[in-house]
Amino acid sequence: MERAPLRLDDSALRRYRDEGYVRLGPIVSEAERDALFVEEARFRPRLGYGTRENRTLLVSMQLCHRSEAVRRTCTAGRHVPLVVQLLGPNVCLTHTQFLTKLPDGAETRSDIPWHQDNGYGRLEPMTDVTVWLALTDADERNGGLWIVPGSHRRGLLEHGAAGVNPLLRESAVEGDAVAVPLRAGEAVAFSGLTVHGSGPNRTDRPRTGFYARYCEPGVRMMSENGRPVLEDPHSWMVAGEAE
Ligand SMILES: O=C(O)CCC(=O)C(=O)O
Repeated sequence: MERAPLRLDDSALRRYRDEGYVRLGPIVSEAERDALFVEEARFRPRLGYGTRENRTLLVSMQLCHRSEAVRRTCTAGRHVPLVVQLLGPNVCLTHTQFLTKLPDGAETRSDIPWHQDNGYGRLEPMTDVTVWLALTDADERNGGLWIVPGSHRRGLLEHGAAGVNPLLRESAVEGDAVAVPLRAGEAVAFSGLTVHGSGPNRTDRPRTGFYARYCEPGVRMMSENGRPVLEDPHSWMVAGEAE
């Protein structure tokens, strides 16, 4: 069945500008979600991310060139026009990942510490937008997202190695975080300067999220010596034109 295109109204756009994030609602059908699940299982790493204690955090990245379902979602998903509204007419996809948190036990922690996406791969300018799609329900119990509203207005914060997992980065956080519980199939968009993170999975079932980061095509990747984003093999134009 044809579905009406999604659109953010003025108050949603204002919320993104003021708070640094906005809920997008459901953006995939059940069939599309199932297809992504198949790909998550196909590319799921055998080993968890980080030290032995962090083996419950399973991350697979940059799959657009290997997975038709991933490519279709990122480049032609219902959320793409919403990203155009937030970012402008010319939109390039720069990063994708599945992130699954297996149930944590007493000795494992699958937290993603507080960070800004520009605290990992810094882009210039930092106008990028991330769309985080829940493939399972994701809430406070199973390691769902937390966001610090308004934190994007403080600019790029200093990041260091995270205490819970030294392969991850962490920033100091000032201000009150809010939980952003999502039902499976729903998504939230946040800016590359919005502080966010997620806790451990204290349930007995995996939690899976899918992440797509978009930027303007003229952006440079400062964590890679200022390389133009379009020279990266994982970049894909999804709307408009490259300058
Ligand atoms: O999936 C999560 O729990 C958070 C992922 C995230 O914040 C990130 O990859 O930047």
